[in-house]
Amino acid sequence: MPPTTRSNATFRAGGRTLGPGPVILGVLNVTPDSFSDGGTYLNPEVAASHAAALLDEGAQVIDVGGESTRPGSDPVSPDEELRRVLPVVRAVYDVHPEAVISVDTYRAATAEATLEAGASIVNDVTALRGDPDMAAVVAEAGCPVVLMHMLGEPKTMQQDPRYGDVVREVRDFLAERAEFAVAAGIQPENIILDPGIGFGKTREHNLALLRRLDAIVELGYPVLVGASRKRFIGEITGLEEARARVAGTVAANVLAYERGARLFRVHDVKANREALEVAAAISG
Ligand code: HH2
Repeated sequence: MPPTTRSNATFRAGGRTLGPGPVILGVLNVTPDSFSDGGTYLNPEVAASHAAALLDEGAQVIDVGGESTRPGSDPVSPDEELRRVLPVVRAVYDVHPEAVISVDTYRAATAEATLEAGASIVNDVTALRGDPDMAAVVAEAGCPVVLMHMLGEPKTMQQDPRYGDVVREVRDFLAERAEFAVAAGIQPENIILDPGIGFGKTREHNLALLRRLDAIVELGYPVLVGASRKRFIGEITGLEEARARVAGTVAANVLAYERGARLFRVHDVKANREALEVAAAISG
């Protein structure tokens, strides 16, 4: 039996209980090339002060990533990823030991080093497929892990992605990855699922997944949505500039909350937190 339901999706991370209400992950990209904030937070001190701002605005988790996964991007070397991420995790942890830090990586070595330095959630966009050692690192740490769906890989994933039934295929994939994780020794309570908005998906695929998010929520694990500033929002609204897509992001997240999502990975914490608090209050 899955450990959670739509209504009681709490989990422990970094000595804290997160949920059951909306949990906001503030994005901290330590990359030169992320699609909406690349190059801004490469310096650990600047990154730590941005983390402080995200926490002030109401983020419960800071999601630190060292490799852009935007469409068309190339992977960075494992050393380079660690060189970017580790000092930032240390700096954020030093200044805000109370903050829950998640690390956006599919590499076991990066996860292991950053978990030791104060991170307490692994956000793996490959759902434990990117590195054969990742499942063991997460199981050993006993920490939550985000298992995300992606079709293909970032370099080519947006070149004509196709599905028979996108909702069913993403749901079946996530169910299989959750089983894999449990078989590898990861506690069911530590599993979070994510449909991977924008990862090998057209606008219609993204909309179908958000519309039918209940199909993924029904798997019984907390569901994370990462729609923030993404291209499909720009396509709908005509807003070219990623930073301008705040209202569209809020709309996507509120409707995802209504369908059972409980974790939201966002760049614009304040607007999303306020909207999700109101959505939660209305939902009761
Ligand atoms: N999206 C991005 C990165 N990491 N992790 C999860 N779990 N879900 C997501 O939807 C997700 C993610 C891409 O967004 P961003 O970090 O803003 O851009 P980039 O990949 O260019 O750094």
